[in-house]
Amino acid sequence: MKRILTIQDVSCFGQCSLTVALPIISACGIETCILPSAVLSTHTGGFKGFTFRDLTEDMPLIEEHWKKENIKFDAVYTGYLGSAKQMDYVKSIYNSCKAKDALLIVDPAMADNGKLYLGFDMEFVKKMRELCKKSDYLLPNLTEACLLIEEDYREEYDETYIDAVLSKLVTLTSGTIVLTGIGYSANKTGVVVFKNGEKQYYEHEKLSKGCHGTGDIYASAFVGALAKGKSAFEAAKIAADYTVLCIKATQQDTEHWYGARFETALPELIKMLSE
Ligand code: PXL
Repeated sequence: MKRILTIQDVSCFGQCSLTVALPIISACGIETCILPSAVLSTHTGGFKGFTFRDLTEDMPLIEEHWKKENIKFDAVYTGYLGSAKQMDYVKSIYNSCKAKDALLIVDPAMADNGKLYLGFDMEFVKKMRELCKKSDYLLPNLTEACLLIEEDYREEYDETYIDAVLSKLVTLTSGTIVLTGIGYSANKTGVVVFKNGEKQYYEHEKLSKGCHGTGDIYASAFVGALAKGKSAFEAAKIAADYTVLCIKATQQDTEHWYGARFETALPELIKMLSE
């Protein structure tokens, strides 16, 4: 039985970060512990006037307590972090609380569609780069990958460009790279898994409606599948198929613009894990 710690924000409303990671990984049958990086009234993608409670200074206190209690985790999975300083705290918590052979899984959640999320700057990117160096699994989308390696982001590209991105990402981490949202033809997208110099690609349907929070749904399902013993490529496929189901469950509902209905597809995810 694996115990995972996930460190990301609580967006109270909006179906992203911890409010999807906790239910998804738990549904996979994995004990899921949380460390909120910040508490926001909503996520930052499309709401105005959201609150933001930065929990940076709680992190070392929580770490001290966990050290005293000898609390250990088999994996630490990080998502949206609340400040550049949190990167140092996250590394320290990982070092203090890692069980034997523990994994660090980093989703450098900071950008999409060619742009940094509101509130993040290049100092944040620089610190994220340092965290990525320690990762066993790194799950960027193309925008995040380009920011990490200082490469121009392109909307249209071919496999040569993606290979160039991968060749730079491997200078950042010796871990497995799971590059999401990579499509080479219309109505298709996919995920590239790059491990020990070997590249595998899983292509799947691209739905016209992109939903907010699908990166978090994807990463959480990937972490859950990996913890259940799936290989990186199997986990990447399962997470992709599950994310497609979540978007399909949402796309007819025009009122539901802020996130994806991940809940109704959870039984399918569980089924995929048992296959
Ligand atoms: O889904 C990524 C994410 C997580 N948390 C917050 C966000 C976003 C993306 O915008 O704003 C607070």
